[in-house]
Amino acid sequence: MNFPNFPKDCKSLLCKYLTKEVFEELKNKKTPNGFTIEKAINSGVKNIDSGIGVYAGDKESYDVFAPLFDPIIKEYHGFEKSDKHISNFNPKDLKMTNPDPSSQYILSTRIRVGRNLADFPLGTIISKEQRDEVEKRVSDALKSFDGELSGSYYPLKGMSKDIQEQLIKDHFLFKEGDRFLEAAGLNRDWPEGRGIYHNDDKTFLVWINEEDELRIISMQQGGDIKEVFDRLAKAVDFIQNSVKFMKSEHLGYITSCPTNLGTAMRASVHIKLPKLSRDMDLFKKITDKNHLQIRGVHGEHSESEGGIFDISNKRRLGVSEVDCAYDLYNGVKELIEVEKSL
Ligand code: ADP
Ligand code: ILO
Repeated sequence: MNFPNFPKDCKSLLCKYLTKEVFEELKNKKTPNGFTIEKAINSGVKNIDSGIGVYAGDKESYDVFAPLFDPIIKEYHGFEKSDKHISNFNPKDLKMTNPDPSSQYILSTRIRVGRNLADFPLGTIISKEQRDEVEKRVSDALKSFDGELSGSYYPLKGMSKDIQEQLIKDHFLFKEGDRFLEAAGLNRDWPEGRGIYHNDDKTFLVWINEEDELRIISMQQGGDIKEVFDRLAKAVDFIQNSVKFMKSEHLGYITSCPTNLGTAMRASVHIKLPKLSRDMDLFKKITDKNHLQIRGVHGEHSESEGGIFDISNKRRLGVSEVDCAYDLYNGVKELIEVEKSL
């Protein structure tokens, strides 16, 4: 592979940090699972509008290709090579009330964590057989849930298009054909090995074999961040009794995209801010200050609809799970106060 040519206006972290020198240093390297720099950068090379543009193939990718991953991790999370990642997923340390008790602004709250299994490569290079094995191990582990979290596993293969589309529209299921994931190798053998587990109320869900091997999700209507967090903490604790997650002391939970390392947590609200969103500079100033990201209402790379935005924590590494939830809480409180004052 030759050094890729990025257009002048390319804004991805890939094109910022993949210098000719870094490329020369990495171009002949391989991880024990055979992951190469060509595979790591393919998504950002094919999708020049990427924000980040790189994916990992296994835990070792983050060491073997550190000259590219390290500066990206530093810029995205503000996390230095010498920093330590410390986890705290203890609900007792999250003390907060609902920031919008009358549900005037917050429509729904969702918190997810990404996880991958310790004994397999990441989805970018996993084989079909390994992916099927992940699906089996995880869906078996989920069978032992009882009470509020008990539910059923629905494989994507064989699901009717109507049900699939409705689940996507209602924000419960991952979309199909994402071009960023496609170029990263994450859509190979689709829909084999993929599926969704959920309880009856769809307040607890697990996506299997999308961008990460597991996305564990807690969500509900309204703005009770703590209730959503507590449910997720309980579920994650339970799942990790049956399956071993991929983890490193330095980077926390290992995920295929470097933006998800550490806690792999994205805590978000769908929030209606019709007045503030008329002044996007002010809106961005508040979200930047509170380490928050703005997404559209159908997830990343989607547009907002009707003044409703998806607001979530941006940092996930070098901060704890409790910190991620506080980033969302503090930012949302400020956004609501400003919306009220306008
Ligand atoms: P991720 O799984 O990485 O968090 P996405 O941005 O693709 O990624 O979102 C996945 C789905 O979750 C989308 O359908 C999105 O609309 C939905 N979603 C995210 N946050 C919320 C929320 N607070 N309430 C309801 N749905 C949400
Ligand atoms: N590869 C995409 C997405 C990056 C961050 N988001 C996720 C879902 N990992 C990009 O570089 O824009």
